[in-house]
Amino acid sequence: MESIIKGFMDLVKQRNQHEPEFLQAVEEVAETVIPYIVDHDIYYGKNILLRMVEPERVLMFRVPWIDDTGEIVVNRGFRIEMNSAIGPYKGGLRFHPTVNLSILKFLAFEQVLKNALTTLPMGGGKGGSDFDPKEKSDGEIMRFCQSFMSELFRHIGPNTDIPAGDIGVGGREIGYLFGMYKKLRNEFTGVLTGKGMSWGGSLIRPEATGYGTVYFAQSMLETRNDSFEGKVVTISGSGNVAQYAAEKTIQLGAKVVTLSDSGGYIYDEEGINTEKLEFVMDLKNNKRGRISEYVSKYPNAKYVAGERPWGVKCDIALPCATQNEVNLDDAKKLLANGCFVISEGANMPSEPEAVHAFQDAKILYAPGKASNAGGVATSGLEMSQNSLRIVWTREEVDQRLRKIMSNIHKNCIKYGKQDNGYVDYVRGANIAGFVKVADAMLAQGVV
Ligand code: NDP
Ligand code: 2IT
Repeated sequence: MESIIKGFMDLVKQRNQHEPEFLQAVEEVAETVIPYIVDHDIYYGKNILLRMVEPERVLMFRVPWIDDTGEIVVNRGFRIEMNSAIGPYKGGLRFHPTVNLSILKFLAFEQVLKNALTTLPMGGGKGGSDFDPKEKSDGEIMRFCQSFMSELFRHIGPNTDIPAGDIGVGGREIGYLFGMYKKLRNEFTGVLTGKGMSWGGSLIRPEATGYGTVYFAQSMLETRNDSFEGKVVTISGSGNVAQYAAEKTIQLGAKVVTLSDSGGYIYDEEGINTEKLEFVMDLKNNKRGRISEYVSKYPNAKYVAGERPWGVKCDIALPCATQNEVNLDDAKKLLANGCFVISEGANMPSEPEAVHAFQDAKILYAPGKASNAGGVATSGLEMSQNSLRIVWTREEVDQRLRKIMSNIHKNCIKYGKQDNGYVDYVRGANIAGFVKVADAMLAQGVV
């Protein structure tokens, strides 16, 4: 088996040199899915995984715009249309200086399997730009978004490809992107998700990824007759996903003690309560400040520059910032401190060695493609409401989100439960997602 996996990976590596994040994401899937393919005649010998790792289409384009000083700036725009076997391409846009093909292809590949897990009819895609939104004026953000959309608009559409937010793309950016799309197409459609409530957005979409990550952790805890009540929780990041993961964690009676950004983390031993979280939301979303400012307001907390929060003792850790933010050392620290639940709000935040350490320790570990699927699932619910031209209540959307997260959990157990009772959520999520996409691809022929 190892030689089959190695043969497959050698080919993928040869074709995708200099794409370490993409290769990392593919290898994790190959390790769990290839043994399954070999065991199942309907998938064997059809190069199905090889087809899945090749994007259906990669778009790359120039994004020129003029900054506030009058200088012409040139960024790169991308959209990876990865797989449309079960529905139109669907996935976020990331604006961050590190964005490149490798990162977007890893995200698009993960998205294909994640979207399949949601049970909703969505294919997978991802896009973005190496544009850095930090310290840009509102006018600069708008002009950048308009330039970006003035090319992207010809490739997307409500039945073709429906982008949404990711790192650096929130409600403000979706608004500017939507406005430009509408102007160019002269059409008001649900072409983007994460829209504002008065122009086609869905209630709970802003909260969905963070809430979903916590709902998934709740389902894992229930397998051990446990709950969030009284637990100590460390969270990384302080953006959209981290904020709402913290909100739901607090609502469930647990204590959130950390948040972070790329500068460092804050540790509040007394717990970040609702009032403190409101301060963080205003600081990050309206003032666009740094998490270090938390300690000026709450001096009992401490700020640790240049580090990640994984050395802080906790029961549950929710990595909600970015890829590869938990390495083997971090994993060892988490385990040594008694952490027994990891639910990933971010995409691929744990390095492979960290994942293996969690699995060897038999803790409850959920990979992002399962645990953070609530965001895109609620995007799917936004698309349904747009198509039906109706608006569901907060309760209705939240109920559907809970149901979807609980179904994903069940599906992970179906394919991931081992003879000794341990649930390998990585295997479960990868195979469950693979089966759905592979069946559709096989039915549709070699296209
Ligand atoms: P935001 O832009 O709202 O927040 C990102 C947070 O992560 C910020 O606190 C940011 O800090 C931090 N961060 C970003 N890059 C780095 C880095 N290289 N090192 C350390 N910290 C970093 O993004 P989201 O909250 O939307 O996304 C967070 C994660 O969740 C990403 O992995 C994303 O792919 C994933 N995700 C998002 C979904 C969504 O619906 N938004 C859905 C599913 C997954 P700083 O401000 O310093 O950059
Ligand atoms: O990684 C993700 O799932 C997202 N950024 C959300 C994608 C979406 O289309 O809502």
